[in-house]
Amino acid sequence: MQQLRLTFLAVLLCFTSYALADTMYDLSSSGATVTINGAIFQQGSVQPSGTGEFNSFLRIRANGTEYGYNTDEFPHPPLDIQPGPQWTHSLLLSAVPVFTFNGVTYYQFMLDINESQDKTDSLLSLDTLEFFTGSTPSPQCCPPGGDFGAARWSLDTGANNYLLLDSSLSHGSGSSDMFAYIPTSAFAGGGPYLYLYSGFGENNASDAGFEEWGAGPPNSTGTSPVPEPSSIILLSSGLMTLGGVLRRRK
Ligand SMILES: [Ca+2]
Ligand SMILES: [Ca+2]
Ligand SMILES: [Ca+2]
Repeated sequence: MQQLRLTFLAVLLCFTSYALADTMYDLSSSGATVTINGAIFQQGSVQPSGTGEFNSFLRIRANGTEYGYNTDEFPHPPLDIQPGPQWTHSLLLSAVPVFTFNGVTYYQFMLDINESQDKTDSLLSLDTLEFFTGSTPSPQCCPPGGDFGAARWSLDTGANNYLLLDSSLSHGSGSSDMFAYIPTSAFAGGGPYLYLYSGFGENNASDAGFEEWGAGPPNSTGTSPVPEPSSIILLSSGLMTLGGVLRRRK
């Protein structure tokens, strides 16, 4: 009976730890692409991620874990948000570039992580990513309370997910590390302001410099400065190959 109890306890423990484990999506190799809840995430760089190309709207900085959202609330923004209107500010949904892949439109965001370049510390987890819309440029802290209603899109819908990023794949500060494509359909009827709330470091600690979110220049709307997500390219090249085979067979 004792043995049976222990076995039951072991099974229960296994199940509990499995149920609680965060699901990791690996972007720690060059060009890696994953799809989560209809959004596409791709490892990749634009350089320089300076003014014009990157259009920073949220800068977060802390060691270990760090959290923040874009706002005009200065000079003392909450959480780990770095004040400075050139880095962190409100963002109009209408100012975010839109890209179309396979007939689906997405808002494009870029992320620049600044981690130590040695292989141990260059990793960073993006654990929380939520998008909200609202009418104020300075929403009061913090999701899921304050001025934040239901998220328009969340990384953690359906499961506790996180993205694993590697800063050593890019050239450090000044070049971006990841593209995020969020379906525009998630924002239907929302606005005019877009709030991005993100948290890092729960599964791989943050260190070194700030984490920075940017949106491409508004005039880039409709044109792609980056390669399409590789999975889509693979899919379409696979379809083209299939088409070629079918044509040759005729
Ligand atoms: Ca960092
Ligand atoms: Ca790190
Ligand atoms: Ca998560």
